[in-house]
Amino acid sequence: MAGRAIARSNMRAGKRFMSTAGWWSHVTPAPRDPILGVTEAFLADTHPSKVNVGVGAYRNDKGKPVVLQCVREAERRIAGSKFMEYLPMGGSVKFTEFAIRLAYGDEADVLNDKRVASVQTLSGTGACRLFADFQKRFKPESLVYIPIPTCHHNIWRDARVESRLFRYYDPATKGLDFSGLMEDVKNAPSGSFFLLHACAHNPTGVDPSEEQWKEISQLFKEKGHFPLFDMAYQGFASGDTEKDGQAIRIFMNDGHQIACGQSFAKNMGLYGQRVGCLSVICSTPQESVAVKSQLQQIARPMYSNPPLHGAEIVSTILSDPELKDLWHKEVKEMADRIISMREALRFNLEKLGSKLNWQHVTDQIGMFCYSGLTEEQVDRLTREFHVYLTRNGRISMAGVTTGNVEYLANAVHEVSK
Ligand code: PLA
Repeated sequence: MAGRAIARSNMRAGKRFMSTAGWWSHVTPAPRDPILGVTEAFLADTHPSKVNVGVGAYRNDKGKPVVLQCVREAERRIAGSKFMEYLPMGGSVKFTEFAIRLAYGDEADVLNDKRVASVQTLSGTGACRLFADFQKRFKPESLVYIPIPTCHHNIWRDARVESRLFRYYDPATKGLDFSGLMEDVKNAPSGSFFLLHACAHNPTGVDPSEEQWKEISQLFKEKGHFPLFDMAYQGFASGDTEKDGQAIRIFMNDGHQIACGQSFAKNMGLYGQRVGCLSVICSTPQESVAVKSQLQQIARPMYSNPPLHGAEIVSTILSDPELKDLWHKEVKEMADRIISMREALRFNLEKLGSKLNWQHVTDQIGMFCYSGLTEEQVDRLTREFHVYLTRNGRISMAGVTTGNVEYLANAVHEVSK
C-alpha cells in the first residue's frame, strides 16, 4: 500500500476504534481518601468559621502553617549549593547517617558496628512502602500485624503483604489494651512482622509506657517476631526527640533486628519535601551492605532516586550543633502548644457543662486526640458546624488554636450531649 493509502486506512481504523467504549470506561472513581479527602472538603467550604482538624499538619496559634527558623537558616546556608544532579539511588549518605543517629542515638553500638542499612525515602509513607516491598521480596510468606485502629494499612495491601490485625486501643478506657495486645502478639505465628508506632500513635494518641514497651520487647524475643517502627512524630510526643526514641532504644538494646521508618514531615515541618529514612538493623556489616543494595534496587525502577532539597535541609540542621539546638527548641514549642490546646479543649468542654468524661483529651499525646465521637456525630460536626475531621472521630490537635478552641468545644458539646 502506498503511504497515503496506509494513512487513510489507519484513520478509518482509528475512527472505528474511537466509536467503541473508552479504554478506561470500566474504571470507577476511587473513594475519597479518609484523611487527605477531609482537606479537600475543607478547602471547598466557604463558611467563615470553618475549622480543619483533619490532617495531622502543624499550625501555629493563628492557624497558619509554620516554617521553622532552623529550616529557614538551613535554606539560607544551602542556597549557594550548586549540587543539582541526581542523588544516589539510596539518597544522600550524609542525610541518612544523621537520620539514623537521631533514631538510634549517637553512641549506638549498631552504628559503630556499621550494621544499619539505611536509605533516604519519600517521607514516612515511602519508608513503610519500601520496607513492605522488601519484606514481600525476601520473606514472601510472612504476615504483617497492624494495630487496631491504624491509618496506613493500604501500604501493605498494595505491597501484597498479607496482613492481620492486633488489638491496641481499648474504646472503654480510651487507653491502651495492653492485655489484648500481648495476647495477640503471643498468638501470632512466630516470625511475624508487626507494625509499631514508635511514639504518638496515630490515630489514638495512646502509647505503651516504658515498662510496657520492655514487656512487649521481651515477648517479641520469645516469639521471634520482627518489629517495624513507624516513627513519624519523633519529638512531637514529649517535645524531646531522645525521649520519643525510647521504644526504638529498648528494642535495639534487647538485640532485636528492627526496621525503622522516619519522617521529617512533622518534626521539621517539611511535609511537601517528602524527606524520610528507612533503616534496617542487620546482624553483620556485610548483611547491611546487601540489604541496602536491595532496597536501592527496589527504589530504582519505581522512582530511581529521592529528592535532594529536603535531605539537604535536614542534614544541614542535624550536622550543626547550633541549628540542632534551635530545632530541639522549636520542636518543643510545637509539642507544648499542642499540649496547651488539649488543656484548653478539655477545659472548655467541662465549662460548657458536658456530662461526658474528657480526661483522655489531656491524657493522650502527640498530634491527635481520639475523641470517641461516632461517625454520625462527626458528620453533624461537619454539616452543622463546618468542623472537618476524619470520620473515626480523630481530632488533629495541631489545628486547634486559642481562636477556635471555644467554637470547637461548643460544636463537640452540641453533637455529643
Ligand atoms: N506514619 C504515621 C504514623 C503518620 O501519621 C503519617 C502521616 C505517616 C506515617 C506518613 O507521613 P509522611 O509520608 O508525610 O511522612 N499521617 C498524616 C497524613 C499526617 C497521612 O495520612 O498521610 C495523617 O493525617 O494521619
